[in-house]
Amino acid sequence: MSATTATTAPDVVAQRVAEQVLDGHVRSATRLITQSQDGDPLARRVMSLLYPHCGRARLIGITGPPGAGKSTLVAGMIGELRKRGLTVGVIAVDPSSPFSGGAVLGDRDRMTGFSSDGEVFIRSMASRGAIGGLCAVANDAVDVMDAMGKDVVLIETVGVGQSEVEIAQIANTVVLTLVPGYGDELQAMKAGIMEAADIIVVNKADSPGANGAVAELQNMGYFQAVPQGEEMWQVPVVKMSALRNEGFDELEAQILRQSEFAEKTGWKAARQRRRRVHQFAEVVTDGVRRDFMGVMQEGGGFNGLLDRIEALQVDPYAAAQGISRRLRTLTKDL
Ligand SMILES: Nc1nc2c(ncn2[C@@H]2O[C@H](COP(=O)(O)OP(=O)(O)O)[C@@H](O)[C@H]2O)c(=O)[nH]1
Ligand SMILES: [Mg+2]
Repeated sequence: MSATTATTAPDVVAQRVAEQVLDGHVRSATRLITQSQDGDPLARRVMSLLYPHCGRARLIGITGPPGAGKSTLVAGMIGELRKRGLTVGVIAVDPSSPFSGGAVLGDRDRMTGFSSDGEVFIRSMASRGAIGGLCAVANDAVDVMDAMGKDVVLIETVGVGQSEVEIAQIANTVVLTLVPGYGDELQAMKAGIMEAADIIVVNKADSPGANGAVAELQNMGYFQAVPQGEEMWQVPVVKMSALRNEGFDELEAQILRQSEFAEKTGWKAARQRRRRVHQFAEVVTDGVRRDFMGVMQEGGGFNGLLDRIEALQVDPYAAAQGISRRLRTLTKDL
C-alpha cells in the first residue's frame, strides 16, 4: 500500500483537532462547532477528548425578548471583560424566523468591532436545523469555547421557547433582560424564563418608565430556591442603559455576588449536575434514535419482529415495551 493512498485513522484526526482547539485555534474550533451541528461522528470523537478539559470557564446566559438589548448588552460586557484582560467566547442563538433575519445580521455588524481581537470568539447559530437538538449543539459550543481556554462564555438566547430556556440554564448565571413596559412581553414568554432568572436587568433606562419598572419588579420579589438547601437567592434588579454604557459595574457586582452565593451553597454544583444530566440524556436519546433507525433500515435483527408487527400479531406498543425493558436491564449496572 502506497503512502499516498493511506488514510489517517479517525482517532488520530480527532486527537489533532482536539489539540488545536486546546491551543485556542479559532478556525479548528469554528469547524468543530459546525460539524457538531451537522451531527458529524468526528465531532463526537473530538468532544469526548475535550470533555475532561471543560469546567473552567464562567458561563453567563443573557436572555430576554427580542429587541430588549441583549446583543448590545453582550457587546458592552465583552468590552468590560476585555478591559480586565479576560478572554471571551460568545454564542448567539438566534431564531431563524424570516422576521429576524435582519437581527442576525445586525448582531454580527455590532460585534465585528471585536473580530480583529483574537481573544474574543463569537459564534452565531440558528435555532432550527441542528441535528440532535439545539441544546445539545449549544452545550457542545460552550464546551468548545471552555476547552479553548476562554475565561468567560456569554450565551445569548431569546427566551421564548422551552429549548431557549434550557439553553439559558447551561449558564452558571442567567441574566434576564427586560425593558420598561415589559409586561406584555413577559406574558408572551410565559413564566418559564422568570423561573430561570438569577438577575433581572431593566435595560433602556434612558427611556421613560425605567424607575417604575425597577420598583415594580423589586416589589414582586423574585426568589430562587437552592435545591436541597435552606437558603434563597433574591433575584436582584439592575437598571441599565447598555447603549449608553451605564450600569455595567452594578451588573458585574451582582454576577459576582450570585457566583459566590452559588458556590457557597452548593447551588453551582447542583446546576452543573443538572446541565450534564440533561446533556447526557439528550446525547443518549439521540444516539439510540440514530442506532435504532439504522438497524431498522438494515433490517438486521428486527425482521422477525417487524413481520409480526406487520401481520398484526404484535402491536408496536408491546414491542416497544420489550425493547425498553431490555434497555433498562442493560443500563442497570452502569
Ligand atoms: N434607548 C436604548 N436603546 C437600546 C439600549 N440597548 C439597546 N438598544 C437598542 O435596542 C435595539 C435592539 O437591541 P439589540 O441589542 O439588538 O436587542 P436584542 O434583540 O435583545 O439582541 C437596538 O436598536 C439597540 O440600539 C439602551 O440601553 N437604550
Ligand atoms: Mg440579539
